Amino acid sequence: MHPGLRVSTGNRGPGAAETSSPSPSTPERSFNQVSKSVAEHGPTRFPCSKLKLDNLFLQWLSLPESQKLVLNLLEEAKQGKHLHGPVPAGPLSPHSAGAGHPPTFFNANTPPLSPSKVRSPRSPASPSRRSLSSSLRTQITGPAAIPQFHFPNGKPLSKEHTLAVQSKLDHLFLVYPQGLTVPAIKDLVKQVLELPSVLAYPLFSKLVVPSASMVTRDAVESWLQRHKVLQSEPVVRLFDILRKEGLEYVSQEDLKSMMAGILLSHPGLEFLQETPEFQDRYAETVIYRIFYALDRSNIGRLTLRDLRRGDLLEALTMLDNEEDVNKILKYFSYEHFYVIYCKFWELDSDHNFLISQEDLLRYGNHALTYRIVDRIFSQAARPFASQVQGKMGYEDFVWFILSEEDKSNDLSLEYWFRCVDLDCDGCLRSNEMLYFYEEQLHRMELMSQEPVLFEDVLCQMHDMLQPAKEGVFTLRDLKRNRHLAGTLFNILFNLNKFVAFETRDPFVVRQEREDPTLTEWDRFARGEYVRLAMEEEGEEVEEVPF
Ligand SMILES: [Ca+2]
Ligand SMILES: [Ca+2]
Repeated sequence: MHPGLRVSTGNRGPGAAETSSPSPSTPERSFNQVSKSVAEHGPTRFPCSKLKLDNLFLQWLSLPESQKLVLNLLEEAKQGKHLHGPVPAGPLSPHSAGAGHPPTFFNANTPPLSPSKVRSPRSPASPSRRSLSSSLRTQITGPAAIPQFHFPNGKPLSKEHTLAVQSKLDHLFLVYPQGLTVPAIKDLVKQVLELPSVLAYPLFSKLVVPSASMVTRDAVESWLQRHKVLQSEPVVRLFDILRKEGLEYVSQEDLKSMMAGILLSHPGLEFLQETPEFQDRYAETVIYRIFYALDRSNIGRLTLRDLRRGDLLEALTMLDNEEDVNKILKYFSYEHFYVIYCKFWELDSDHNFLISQEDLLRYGNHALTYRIVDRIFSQAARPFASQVQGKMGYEDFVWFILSEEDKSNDLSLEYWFRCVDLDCDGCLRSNEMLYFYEEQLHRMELMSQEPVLFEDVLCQMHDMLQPAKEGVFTLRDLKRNRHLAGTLFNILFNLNKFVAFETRDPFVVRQEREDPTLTEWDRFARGEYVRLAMEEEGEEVEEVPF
């Protein structure tokens, strides 16, 4: 029993007279004073005593019998029954011997069900108390008092919506009584699910029974009900269509039937139908690009959260409405694929679809240093998917080129940060930066260029990026200035881009002003496509015999 509580009962018993004038410093005395003042001024005046009372109350309330008692009383109160006080209370009950008050539950001195606490959801009560309060509140007011706003299984459909969907399905199966083929599923996807029609292909694969050629109404209705598809938002529907049944993520494999559908149906890709090999390469590239942008945890899986944060649904919607696939810069541009693939092909001189360290050194007209290429091949930025010792595969190259040609996005900053952070302590320190810069200095000397001192470079970077701690760059510092941060990496390991930055190529500046909505990658891909296309045409012209 708490020593103070014993005195507060007011029923002091035979020994009470002996302590009628206790020293003010005794616990009994101080508690008495506090109790009196609390009664007069309310508990807020004495936060310590309030805390103590709260603790005692919580202790009492945590007893199973106390909880049962409170719930029973509330039930009785709801039924309008007369309330009886708690029967001979437990040792910690503040009512154990009421000071002349009738022992009713809603006594003014009773701390637990303070109306303000019950009413205020923001009361800083402990979780156990809050959850109990909320369950009590539900019992007092009844569930109808708070309208339901969270629907873990999707918001129920209105009657009108249900009827409209039913009527669309009736109409669809009236037109296709045997079942739905892909073109018919496109109607389902567009009209009922309100999603881009290219999703008809993965949906067909998902719903069709093996060896059947059509999807039955039963299969459609059972899928709609099982996943509550119509109640969910469009991105959840997209996720449900793409993922395998029972799995909570979308894999690269899962995007293949969507890509097959796009290649079959998009007018901007018709010309590829004669070269199935390039169809495969295009599909592969788009999938890698989607994962590069969306798979933020870099685990080869897209969760619903990744899809929500990303823009795949918007890009697919554009595919439905835009005949020129090259205008869809996000993932689907054929020209972007062309540039990536040609760059890979140029480096892969023996065409075994693998790139060696020496091959990568030739990238961008020998732009990169040995040291950074070495770090890439030590898989510091990202483990290679190639599965061949010391060789970079096509997927690895896609990651590399997207990061190399656009150093202004979070993903590429992370990629290069991991390469330069030699000791993996989350900070780029001057010794690490100098390790990479030394090679740049050496190359400048070889090219008879006036070398830029490391100290000057570091100063310039400080001014530009203003790191929180002097002499140390964290990923956070870089992301705070993501449009300038790429320059730091170019200075450290890409000589051509460093020189371009130093001389501030007016052509690049003009390009940037022309269309500020384009990313660095978009500008690079556009320029390279024009260059590669001219080269190709030039070769054809050369082949014409005069
Ligand atoms: Ca090769
Ligand atoms: Ca470091």
